[in-house]
Amino acid sequence: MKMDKKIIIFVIVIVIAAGGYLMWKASASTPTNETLGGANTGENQAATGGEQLPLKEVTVTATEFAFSPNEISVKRGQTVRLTVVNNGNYPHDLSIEKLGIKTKRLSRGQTEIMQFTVPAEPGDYPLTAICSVPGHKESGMVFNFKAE
Ligand SMILES: [Cu+2]
Repeated sequence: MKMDKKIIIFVIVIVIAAGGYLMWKASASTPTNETLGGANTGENQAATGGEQLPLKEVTVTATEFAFSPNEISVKRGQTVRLTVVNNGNYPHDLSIEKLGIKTKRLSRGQTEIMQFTVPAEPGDYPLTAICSVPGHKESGMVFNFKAE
């Protein structure tokens, strides 16, 4: 009888240790779709924080020679949907050179939406964007993504 109790306590300790290990493993791994797939429980999903960042939607207006706003706050790993509107008289675009993406050269009144993920890099400004029309960046058409 006393022996049975010891075995039961031993089994409980093993179960708790295994559960702790699984939770640690879930929180330590990167939250890709692969790690979230399959037979994982909702508990594991809650432990992985990365995919819960809300979509950041911002409208940016281009004129001569500035973007308005010219800076937004973002979180690393966050998906940003940027609506770029040209309210100027000249053609403008918005180019994020680090990601290799840009809008087409927008005429006055034209709009283009671009969507991308902020890279998980250190520093206050993980991304910057410019207008790539020659001379416009130098005239002030720079847009900053500031990490929160
Ligand atoms: Cu421009």
